[in-house]
Amino acid sequence: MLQVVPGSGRGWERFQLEGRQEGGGPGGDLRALTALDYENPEHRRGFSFRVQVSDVTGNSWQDRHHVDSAWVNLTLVDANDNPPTLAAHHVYRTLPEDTPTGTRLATFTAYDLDGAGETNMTYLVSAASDPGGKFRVDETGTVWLVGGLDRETNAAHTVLMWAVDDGVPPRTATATLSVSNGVFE
Ligand SMILES: [Ca+2]
Ligand SMILES: [Ca+2]
Repeated sequence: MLQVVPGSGRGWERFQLEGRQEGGGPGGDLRALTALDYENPEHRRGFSFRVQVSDVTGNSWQDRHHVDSAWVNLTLVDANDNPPTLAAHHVYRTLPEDTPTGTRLATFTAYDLDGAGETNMTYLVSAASDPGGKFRVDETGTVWLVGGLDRETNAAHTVLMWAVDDGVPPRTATATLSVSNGVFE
């Protein structure tokens, strides 16, 4: 018989040791009873507990001649299972066409639960949505006007922006900035 030793260490109650099915060979299988989540600070600390095996059935865990034990130390590895979360998804700005370059237009700062909240985010403006190169996003997710607006050539701009996390593979969140040189219709 097999058991996770009750009270033996951090997280012991989350695991169960099961004997193999017939023909499965000697030993047992350690099974998690609940989902494990790196984003849970308690789980992130890892688990450390003892397991025991006995070659006789019955209440004989104290019998040194029939019981052996081992420590199990488990460390979770972070997976990129969360997409970035943006502070805003769609911002509308109405600007006079003489708005100077260098004007701050919007901030789309993203947060990510992965990496214990220490994700390095990359922000990008879709070149296809900004053919004139009038908008730039910096490393904080703030979008700046870097080109002059001209109502006669283009009265409105719909700029697509991405926040990309540093996971493998990366995950992305999308935001839109709508800029009008007049009034939104
Ligand atoms: Ca992520
Ligand atoms: Ca994660």
